[in-house]
Amino acid sequence: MGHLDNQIPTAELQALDAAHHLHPFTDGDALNAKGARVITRANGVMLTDNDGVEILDAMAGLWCVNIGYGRPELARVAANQMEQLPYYNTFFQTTHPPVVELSKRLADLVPGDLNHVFYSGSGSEANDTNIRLARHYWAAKDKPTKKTIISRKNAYHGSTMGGASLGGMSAMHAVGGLPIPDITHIAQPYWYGEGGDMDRDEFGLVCAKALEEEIARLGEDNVAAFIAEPVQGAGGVIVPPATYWPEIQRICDAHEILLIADEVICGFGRTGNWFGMQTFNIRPDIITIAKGLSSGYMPIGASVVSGEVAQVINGGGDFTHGYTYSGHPVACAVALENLRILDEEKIVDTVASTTAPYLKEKWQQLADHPLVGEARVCGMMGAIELSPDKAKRAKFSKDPGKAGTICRDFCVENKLVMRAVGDAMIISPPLVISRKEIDMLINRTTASLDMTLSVLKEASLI
Ligand code: PXG
Repeated sequence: MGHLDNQIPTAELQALDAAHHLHPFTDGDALNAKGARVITRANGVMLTDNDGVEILDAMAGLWCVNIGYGRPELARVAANQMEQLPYYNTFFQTTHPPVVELSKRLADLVPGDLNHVFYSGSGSEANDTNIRLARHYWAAKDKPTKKTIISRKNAYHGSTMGGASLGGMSAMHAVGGLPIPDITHIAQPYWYGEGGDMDRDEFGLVCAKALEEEIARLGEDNVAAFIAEPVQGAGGVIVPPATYWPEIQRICDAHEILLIADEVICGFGRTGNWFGMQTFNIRPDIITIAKGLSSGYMPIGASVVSGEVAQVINGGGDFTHGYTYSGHPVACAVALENLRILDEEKIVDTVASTTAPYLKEKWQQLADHPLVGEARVCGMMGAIELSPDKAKRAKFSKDPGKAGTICRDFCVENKLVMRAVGDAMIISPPLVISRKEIDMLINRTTASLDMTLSVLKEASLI
C-alpha cells in the first residue's frame, strides 16, 4: 500500500483544493479561508488525516460506511470484476451476472413482496426514478391525474432536481427554483421541536392525520404517492412517536396511493433491523436504497418495488428512464460482497442484541448534561438537542445554529466527527463500532459539550 501514501504536504493540498474544487453543501469562501481537512486513510471506525491524526468517525462517512472502513474483501471483488467485465449496460436487452445476483439477493432480503429492483448511481437518482415510476404506474393504470407526491417538511431525499423537490428543506428549494410541480409537503413528526404542549403520542397522530387532510385537499384522484424516511436522518435524526407510522400506514391503505419508504439511511442495519420498515412495521410499495447497500465503497442506489408495481410497469410499455450506470457490474459485485459480510458476520444482529442497546444506555445519559434538552436514539443513529433551558425544551433564539457549530468544532478538536443540524448534534457511526469505541465516542462528546457550555456562558448565549 506504500505507493498510495500521499506525499503532498497538507497546506499544498488545501491550496490546490481551494483553487480547483467546489465542495457540496459548503460556503466556499469560508472553507477556503481555513482549508479543508485532508483525510488520507481509514480503518474500522477511525479516520486518519494527512498529518497522521486519528479521528473517530461517528457519522460513518455520510451515514454510509456500515461495515466500517478498510475491508480488503470489497477491494478484491472490485478488482476481479473490473478485470472480467468493468462495464456493460442493462438498457438494450442485456444483463450480466452481478446485477442478476444482486437483484435476487435484494428480493430475498427486503421484506414483503418487494422483489424487483431498478438501479441508479445514488439515492438522489433513485428518488428521481421513484417520481417517474409512481407517475408512470398510475398512467399505466389509466389514472394519469394521479401525479402529486406528498412529502414532508424538513425531509431529505437527495440533491437532484427531483430529490431536492421531494425534500422539504427550504434552503435547498431556494437554490434552483424548487420544488418542481406536483410535489407538496406536510408537517414532520418532530415532537421535541414542534410538539408544543401535546404529548408525544398525541402529536404523532396529529402529524399523521395531516397526510389524510392533504389527500383530501388535493383530491385522491390527483395523488400518486407519499414518501418518507422511516427516521429522518439529515433533518436531525427525528424518531417519530410510536403512534405515527401505524396511522400513516392506515391512511395509505385507506386511500389509493403508493407508500414510498426512503431507506437510504435506515436500510442495511442502521435502525437495528435490516430495514427501517421492519423497525416501524410498515409495508411500503417502493423503497429507496443506497449508502449502506455498498457501505459507500462504490456509488450505487436503487428503487425496490413490489411485484404488483413491477407488473404494472412491465405491462405499461416502454419505461423511458435509466442511467448509464444503472446496475453497474463493479458496484453490484461490491454491494453483494458487502451484504455477504453484513450477513455472515452477523453485524445487524450484533447491533440489535449488543451494541445498539449499549449505545442507547450511554447516549441517554447525555440528557443529564446541563446543555442537553433531549437525547434520542434509534439503533445506531442518535441526536442530542442543545438547549439554553432544557426544562422548557427552549431553542437558542438569539443566534440559532451557533451552539451546534461551536459544539461541532470542539468535537473535531477532540478527534470526533459528529454533525450539527441546527442546534442538534447527530451521530450515525459504522455498525461495527465496539463498546470500547462507544465509550470513546461518549467521552469525547461529553468533553465537547462541557467546552461548548463554557463558551456559550462566556458569550452570554446561555
Ligand atoms: N434519501 C435519504 C434519506 C438520504 O439521507 C439521499 C436520499 C440521497 O442520496 P445520495 O446518494 O444522492 O446523496 C440521502 C442522502 C447529511 C447528508 O449531511 C445526508 C445525505 C447526503 C449528504 C449529506 O446529513 N443523505
